[in-house]
Amino acid sequence: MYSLGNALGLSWPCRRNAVLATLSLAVLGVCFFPFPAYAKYDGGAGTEASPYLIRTARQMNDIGASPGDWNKHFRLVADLDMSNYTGAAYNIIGTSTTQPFNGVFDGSYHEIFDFSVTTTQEFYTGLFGCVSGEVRNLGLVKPFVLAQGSRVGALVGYLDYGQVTSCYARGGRVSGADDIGGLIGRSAGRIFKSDSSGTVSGEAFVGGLVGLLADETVTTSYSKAEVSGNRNVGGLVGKTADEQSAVTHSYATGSVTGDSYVGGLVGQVERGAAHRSYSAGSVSGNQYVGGLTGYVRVLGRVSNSLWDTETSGQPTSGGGTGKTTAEMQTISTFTDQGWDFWSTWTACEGMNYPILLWQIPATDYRCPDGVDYIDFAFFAQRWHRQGCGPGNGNCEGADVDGSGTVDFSDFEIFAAHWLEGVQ
Ligand SMILES: [Ca+2]
Ligand SMILES: [Ca+2]
Repeated sequence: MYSLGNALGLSWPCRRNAVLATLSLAVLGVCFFPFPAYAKYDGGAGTEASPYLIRTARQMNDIGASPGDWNKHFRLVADLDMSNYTGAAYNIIGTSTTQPFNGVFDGSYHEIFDFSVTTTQEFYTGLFGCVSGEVRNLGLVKPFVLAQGSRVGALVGYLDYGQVTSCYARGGRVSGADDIGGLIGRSAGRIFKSDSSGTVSGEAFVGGLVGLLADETVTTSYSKAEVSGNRNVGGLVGKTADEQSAVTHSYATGSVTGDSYVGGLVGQVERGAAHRSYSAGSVSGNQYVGGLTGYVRVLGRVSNSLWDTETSGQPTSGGGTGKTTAEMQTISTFTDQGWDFWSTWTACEGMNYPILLWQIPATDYRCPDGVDYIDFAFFAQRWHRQGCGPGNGNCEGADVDGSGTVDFSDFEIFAAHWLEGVQ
């Protein structure tokens, strides 16, 4: 019998030792050979200059398991599919007001799909439970948040004097007890350029975007969510509760259903203000029900704000001015109230309600709102144009990537926006 051991002149014990030696070398290789230094997340140092990078759902879930990192900087570098995390499997980031997330999470305009949590916990449910820092440039698509407790939002349960900018939760479902919002459950922070859609339901202080606005502002934001609850139910915000809390330059178009303090924009303006905002969704309830606001208390103010008396089904409101649908789609109705149609709002006269300028997709060239065949015709007429630049507005926007010519790379961007923003 001829074997390698025999060929090397080794008797059996020697061969066994040779095998062990080989195994030992393999083990040594595993232990000591050039493995990269252990990197947290997908790299980065957690600083502003070098944020921790998040590329996978697992890395996203690791943040919540690392409270020591909740004061660090993070940046999302890919879209995430969170559908593997169901029930209470996801580690919520920021668990209380004494242990909030007070770092910075920059989504870099990426989207998180199918974030889901079902929980019996008492407070602070969302992708982030409690935030005192900042979350920005992050989209949640089809989030599912089913909580028995309070302070529940798809993105943030409680925004505790932090900031949320350019974030959205679209096409999902959020439900819980009190302080329930499509994006943020309870907010004492600043919210800019954010939006929500889908369905939102709860008991008290239920809003399409924010359940309870306890302080600070919601500005240049909107909600299309369908909202239902019992008390203090609003298309955008359930209740504004503090002198300093205000809803400004914002709108809501989703349907709102509740028992008392029910409004198309805000259920109840207890303190604080609603200013230069509108609503157009259907509103129904039993007591203190209004097209724009269900009820405005002595310390609350509503100014230069409007609602659609036809689509809301409500001829009266706790505050604001009622208008017909035709009037609500006429720009002068709003400019008469001092609204800014240069840098804040825009509208397709006679076609759509006003929308916020930041909402317009890059390739929505022509009315009506949204990227459709009319915009495609505009784009196609400029096909293969050359010499695009600042002088001609990058060939009136058709050179979307600013390369100087209108070509296939612009068409790819156009196609990516197809039907975006259609009302
Ligand atoms: Ca259009
Ligand atoms: Ca181009």
